[in-house]
Amino acid sequence: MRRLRVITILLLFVQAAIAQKNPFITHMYTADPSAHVWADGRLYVYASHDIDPPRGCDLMDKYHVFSTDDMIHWKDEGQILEASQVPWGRKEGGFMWAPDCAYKNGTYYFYFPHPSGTEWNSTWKIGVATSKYPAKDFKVQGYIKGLESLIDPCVFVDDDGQAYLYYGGGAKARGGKLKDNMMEVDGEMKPMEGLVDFHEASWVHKYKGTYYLSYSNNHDKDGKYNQMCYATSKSPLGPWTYQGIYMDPTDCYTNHGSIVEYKGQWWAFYHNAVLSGHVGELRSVCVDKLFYNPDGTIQKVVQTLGNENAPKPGSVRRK
Ligand code: FUB
Repeated sequence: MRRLRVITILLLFVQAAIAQKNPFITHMYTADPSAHVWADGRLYVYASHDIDPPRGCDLMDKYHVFSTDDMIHWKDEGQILEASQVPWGRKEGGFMWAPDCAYKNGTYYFYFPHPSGTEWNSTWKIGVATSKYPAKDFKVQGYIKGLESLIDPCVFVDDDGQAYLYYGGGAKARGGKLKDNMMEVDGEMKPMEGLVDFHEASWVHKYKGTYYLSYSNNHDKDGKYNQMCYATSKSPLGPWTYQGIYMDPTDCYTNHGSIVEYKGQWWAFYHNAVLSGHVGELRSVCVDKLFYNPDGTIQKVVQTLGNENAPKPGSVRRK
């Protein structure tokens, strides 16, 4: 009997030691996780990178990709792009904000917001880099023409192969079709109607035939900031029906999430600042399980920790 109890306790220890823990990346500061499952069966996270010491979000200069096949062990696939590789980018660099990646016909398309001028806030462009691989060899092809100066691209490819681009910030959320080349808008980008208190961080996924547009709002109360909200529609471009908040604020000024199914479980990716304690700009990517109610609404995601006492990442500076 005693032996059984010891074995059970040992097993619980082992289970806790190999469990998924947050933040799940601790060797560098990362934010804005966009998660995708590609044909090789791995889950890839495309994240932006906060630089220590921070200066607002303006020193953010590099993108890394992380991958896993069990949601516990993560591989840093390395840096895929930095501002100096963007021919049309602002000469001072920095400002490589929340990205996304999509796959179509054998090519991976990496979408990233980056300004083209010193006046960064009025010169945002949505850049596109392509590769035959999910986490290396990306080459900048240009930017999507005819867009407003806004941030946070998300590209959703529907079951019929049609791709949609969403982006926005500061109360403007836009969406529209992409042409087959994935680098040009097909028709007009239009306002996404029905969202409540939109701030930024658009993300679209589909569950049981319904489209879900999730985003961060402008919540700012009692030292707590962005909540993650969502709206649903029977059409990928709305109009949307606001459904509420699926994640309470973290300890961070911003939040930015993605929602994806992997190996039969739905997951919500986001970021917090528990590693740095710097609630503004030194963020770390996290993930927790997401559950739907039978009516398709999303249950509030329970944020977990486990790696909050990991050593703080060392300073990584721009070249
Ligand atoms: O990381 C820079 C910006 O902060 C992102 O583009 C926003 O979504 C917010 O997370």
